[in-house]
Amino acid sequence: MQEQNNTTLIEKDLHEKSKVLLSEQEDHYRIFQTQMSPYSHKVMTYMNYKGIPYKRVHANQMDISWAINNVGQSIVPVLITPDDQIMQDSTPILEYLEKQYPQPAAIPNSPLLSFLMWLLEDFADEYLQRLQMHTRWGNNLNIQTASHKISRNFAYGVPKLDIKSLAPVIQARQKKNDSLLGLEGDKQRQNLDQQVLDLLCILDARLEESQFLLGNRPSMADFAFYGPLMIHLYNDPQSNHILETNAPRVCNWLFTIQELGDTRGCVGQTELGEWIDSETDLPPSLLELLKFVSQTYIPLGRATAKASVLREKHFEASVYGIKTTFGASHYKAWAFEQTQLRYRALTNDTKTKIDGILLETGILPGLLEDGVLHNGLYDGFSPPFVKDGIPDARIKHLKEKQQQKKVV
Ligand SMILES: N[C@@H](CCC(=O)N[C@@H](CS)C(=O)NCC(=O)O)C(=O)O
Repeated sequence: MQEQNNTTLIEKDLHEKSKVLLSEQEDHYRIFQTQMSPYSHKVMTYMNYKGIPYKRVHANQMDISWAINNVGQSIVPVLITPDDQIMQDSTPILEYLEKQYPQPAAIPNSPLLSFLMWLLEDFADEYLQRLQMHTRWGNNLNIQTASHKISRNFAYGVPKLDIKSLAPVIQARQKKNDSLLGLEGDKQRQNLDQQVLDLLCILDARLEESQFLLGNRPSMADFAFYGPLMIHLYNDPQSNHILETNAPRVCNWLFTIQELGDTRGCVGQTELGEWIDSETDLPPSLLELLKFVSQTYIPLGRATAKASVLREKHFEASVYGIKTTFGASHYKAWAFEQTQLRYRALTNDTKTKIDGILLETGILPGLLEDGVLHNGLYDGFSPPFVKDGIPDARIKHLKEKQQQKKVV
């Protein structure tokens, strides 16, 4: 009976929401997001900083069907343009918006700094996910809190949804990520705990030297770090304690980013400084951060890309000193290729300047050790835009298979 009531409410609300999401009178961007989604908050803090107006749509349980129909998968954030085009995937969304709204610039002018920014941005999106999932789903306090919080968010606008019984379903669903992200095993868990502490120590030292990662103004990399560090680590109770007691500057940096663009009185910072001077030696704390990236994101990204190209489902990689088994993600492989291509696109002049830094910190030779690895995920597609509910080759293939099954 409870289920029937929920279904009726869901269907009614879904109908209403589709009208709001795709109404032709809108002159704003609309973001389909959740409170617990780091990538959603990466996009929103960026848009706040740029002063790009948007309306937030709180994605709840019925939006899963909306997303599957319009984006091809259950995923947030989704951004809808004023003329109703659908965009998904935070990095290409930010790249698109930066072209539309160039000021204030969130990408440094210097090609050297801009490459480091994209490297850090992809590290935050693709490697920090491993740490954020470890802290959220690797200890009982966070598991209980997060699963109830996510359930409560699913129930937003659906008052009859039974949150208590939904929380264990969320927990079980999340458990499946453990093997994909290499989170299983005591040795791995201890190593991940150490990684969290080491990274926070490096970031806290970095933020003693400048207010943001690449100087005294925020770049795409700051917004990308904000997602996992604020929305997972800071907001979840067990890791909140770790952040507050180990990394006070990191906490202040996160709140600064959260408030950028806030127009309610003297809340958000409006005066900003300069980027790092790329003509002089880079600050030691930035080099330390790059060394951390070279021991984590680089070996994992390269092994992921190799497995994806070979269509292997699982693979082993040595990350932060220990061998671990991971599940291959075609998306992560594609993202790693984008970083490789960004390096390839640098001029010889920039390469001459940057190669010493990349070799000293261990980013090279690893980044290109196996050449550029192309898995074709977006061949023929134009991210972030999604047309006819099909964002990429993998989903196109899955949909075609389903269609064939129906015909047979
Ligand atoms: N690459 C995507 C990743 C988005 C993503 O993974 N979103 C998560 C929430 S933060 C999601 O919707 N996962 C699917 C699910 O939970 O069912 C982006 O940068 O936007």
